[in-house]
Amino acid sequence: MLLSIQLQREFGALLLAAVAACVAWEDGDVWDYDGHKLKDSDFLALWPLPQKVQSSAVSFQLSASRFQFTHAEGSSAGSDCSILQNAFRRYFDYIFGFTKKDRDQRRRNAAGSEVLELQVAITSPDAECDGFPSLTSDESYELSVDQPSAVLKAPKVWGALRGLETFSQLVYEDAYGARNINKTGVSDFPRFAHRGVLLDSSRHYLPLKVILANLEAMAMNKYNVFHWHISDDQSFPYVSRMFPDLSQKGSYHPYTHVYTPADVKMVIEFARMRGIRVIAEFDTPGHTQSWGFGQKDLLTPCYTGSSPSGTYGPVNPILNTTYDFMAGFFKEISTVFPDAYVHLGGDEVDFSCWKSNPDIQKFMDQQGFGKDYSKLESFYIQRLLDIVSSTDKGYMVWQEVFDNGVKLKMDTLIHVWKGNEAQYQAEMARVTGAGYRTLLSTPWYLNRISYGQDWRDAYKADPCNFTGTDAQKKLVIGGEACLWGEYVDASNLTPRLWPRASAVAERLWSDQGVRDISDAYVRLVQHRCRMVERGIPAEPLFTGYCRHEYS
Ligand code: CP6
Repeated sequence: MLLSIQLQREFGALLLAAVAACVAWEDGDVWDYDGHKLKDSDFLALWPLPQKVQSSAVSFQLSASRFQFTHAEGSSAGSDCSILQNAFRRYFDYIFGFTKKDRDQRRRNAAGSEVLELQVAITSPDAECDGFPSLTSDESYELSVDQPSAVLKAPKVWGALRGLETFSQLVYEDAYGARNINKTGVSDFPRFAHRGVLLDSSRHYLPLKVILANLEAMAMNKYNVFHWHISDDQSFPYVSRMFPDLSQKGSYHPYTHVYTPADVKMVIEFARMRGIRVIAEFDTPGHTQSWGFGQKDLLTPCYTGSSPSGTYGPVNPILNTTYDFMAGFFKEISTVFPDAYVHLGGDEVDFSCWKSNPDIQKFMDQQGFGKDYSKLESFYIQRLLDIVSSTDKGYMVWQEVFDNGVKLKMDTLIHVWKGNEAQYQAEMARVTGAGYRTLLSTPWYLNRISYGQDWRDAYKADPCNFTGTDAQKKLVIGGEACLWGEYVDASNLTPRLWPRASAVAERLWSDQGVRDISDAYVRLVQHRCRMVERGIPAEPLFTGYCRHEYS
């Protein structure tokens, strides 16, 4: 008997999706042919839920000794496409991880009930195998699981990566330990183009393998941006070729707690293999104490009365040497990080040191800024933005930069992080009302912890929940889950982030109508077990156990 399930949703919405994420389609309920509403748990634990799934009860076997990933005839990618070759190996291991090859031979069913291959077809002339993912990358794909061949079609490799993840999530283990997959059709694309995770490697140094493990977990959740908050007050671990003293003197340890050019390259390439962009943040003019150790005169000397107190404040915005330094530094950054965007920070600038300094006061008078130090901050940011623009990069900034009225290029991305729900919704309305593109983090500060199932709050939040026109809603490009590092290092990072960041991942990938919390719970419990089986120590949502857990 064939039970066919269909999401009640537009089929031809692929192209519209990237620009119209906030404009609702039909809701995300799933019905069978007899009109019964189905729970998500009636089909497989896909996470995040694809835009459209047609599943059936017809099952096929998969055997580790016979199954292969292949390049379909006519695909614009072949075995010289390292992104796909690398992904084939990864997903083969995930699918057959626990299988003993010699044992699965004898469990072959009647002929014709086995999926022997997944043919991958990249359908546009340029597969982008050798490129980097970007804000406009096409991540759509169509998957058809049948015997003897399953087919995955995607315009670009980026969609193929997402489809391979979905294919691997469709595979389940039967009571005998054999791998099975049901006849299924999937048509999928992301709701938002920017789906990020922020990690902070300044408050605590994060070893390379922790960063790589989390990129791996991000791919399992279809995230596509690693926002690397690499420097802050506490340490400067980035090894600059042009200014080696910054990490030599500003890191926690100049040999062990730094990211060398080779380390950075490895992070970027590991991420590229998974369709993940790396956006570096070098936060200024605040959050820069660690820069001061390796770059003389960069920070503002604070005063008590008429003499310097020996402490330092934000970057000194009144010296030409500051801008010479920034020009050199960001020129280097623009070549090291291939992404079209850098994040320039601009958050939480403390004015007390600037206020104490007589040279700054004099400059304020000359410029006619009066006592308004946000004007001085804007003066600095304005010049920094001009410097970074000249390196042909776009920029992201925290919302304060917009709030202070800095003149911004219209392609600037405004990152909203402050306030309660009403406040961040008002901010999203203001930012998009002014015509800027924006992304949301306020409800997704995963560094905050509390007793109970706080993933639900993250899941319920929606970046499009604010009062505004359709044109405004189209300016919302997505969001980021943030894991600030004051209380996080390699020992607790991964379980603190996952599976709570998975809740955000579904909000950013799946249709706006996918919001049933009990359906999500059932799927997320299984998805979390899948992450654990794949070696990601994601914390439990609640009581229970996983089939393959720590032993
Ligand atoms: N560091 C930097 C931080 C935070 C921000 N910027 C932050 C603020 C509030 C909370 C968590 C983190 N630690 N550079 C704000 C963007 Cl709750």
